[in-house]
Amino acid sequence: MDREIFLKTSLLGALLPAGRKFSFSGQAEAEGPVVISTWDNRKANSAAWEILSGGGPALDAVEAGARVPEADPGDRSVGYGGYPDRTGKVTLDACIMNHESRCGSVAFLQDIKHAVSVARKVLENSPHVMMVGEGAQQFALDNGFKKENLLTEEARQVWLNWKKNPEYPVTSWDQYMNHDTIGILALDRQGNLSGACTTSGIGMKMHGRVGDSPLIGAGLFADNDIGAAAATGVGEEVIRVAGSHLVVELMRHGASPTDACRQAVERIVNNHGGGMDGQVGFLALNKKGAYGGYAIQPGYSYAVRTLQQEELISSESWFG
Ligand code: SD4
Repeated sequence: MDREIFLKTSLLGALLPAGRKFSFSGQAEAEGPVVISTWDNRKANSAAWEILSGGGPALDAVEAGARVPEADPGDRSVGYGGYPDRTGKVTLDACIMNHESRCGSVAFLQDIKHAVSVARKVLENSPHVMMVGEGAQQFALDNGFKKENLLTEEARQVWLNWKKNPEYPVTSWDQYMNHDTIGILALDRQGNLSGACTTSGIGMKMHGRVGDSPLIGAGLFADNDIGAAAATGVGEEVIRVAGSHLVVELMRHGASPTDACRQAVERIVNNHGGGMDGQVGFLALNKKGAYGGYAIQPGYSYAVRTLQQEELISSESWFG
C-alpha cells in the first residue's frame, strides 16, 4: 500500500521556506519535498534532502544523492569500488532526467567516478542524450572530470576469485549482482520531479555489456505531469518491458505508485511464464508526493525522506 504523506504545516515546516501544497484526494494537505531511493540509500537521501529542504531543485538533489554511493568504496555496484566486468574493468552506466523531460546519459564509461555528473553534463552541455565508452570519457575529460582508478583491491580480489570459476552465471540474481545500484527520485518545493540512476552494473558482466540503468525509459523515467520511476535488479529484464516508462504510464492511467510497480513486475514475471529466480525492484513517486515500490523477489527495500519521515521500507514482492 502507498504511504500517504501528511505533511501539514508543522513547526519544522513553518521554519522552512514556504513550500508548495500537494493535495491528496480525501487527505490532509501535504507539503513537499520528497526523496526516495532504491535499497538502503538513506545517506544519499540525506544529501538530497539538504538541497530539497533548502528549497533547491529536484535535479540538484538527485545528482547530489547519486554521488554518495558513487564515492563509497563499500558500495559494490556503484562507482568507485563497484565490481568489475569479466576482464577486470569497472564500467559505469548512469542517467539523469529533469522536470522538462530533458535527460543525459552515459554508458560503458571507464575511469571517471561520478558518472551521474557526467550524465548531467550531457544534459546541459551537449545536444545529445546519451554518450558511451571512449567518447563519453573524452566528453567527461573535456568537462573537467579527472581520470582515476575505480577498481579497489577488494573488488579486484572478487574478480580474481571469479576467474577461478568463470562458468558462474552472471545474469541471475547472485552474489555478483550485489544489488546496491541507486535509482533516486525527488519532488521539490516547486512541485517539480527529477530522477537519477547510477551503477557499475552486474559484476562479472561481459565486457561492453550495458544494462537498464543508463537507458531513459528502462532504468529511469520522469514525466513532470504524472510521476517518476526507477528500477534496480537484472537490467536485461527491465529493458525488455521498458520498465520505468511502463510504471509512469501505468500511473498516468490511474494506478497508485505501488500498484504501477506491481503491474510492471507482473509483466516481467509473465515474460517467464510465471516463474523466475531473477530480481527486479521498481520505485515510483507521483506528482502528489505519494510513493511506492514493488519487487519480484523478497529482500528489496527502498529509502524515503520527507519532512516527517526518514525510513527504510521493506518492499512487497511477487514471490513472497
Ligand atoms: C544492471 N540494473 O546493470 C543494474 C544492476 C542493479 O543493483 O540494479 N544492481 O543491470
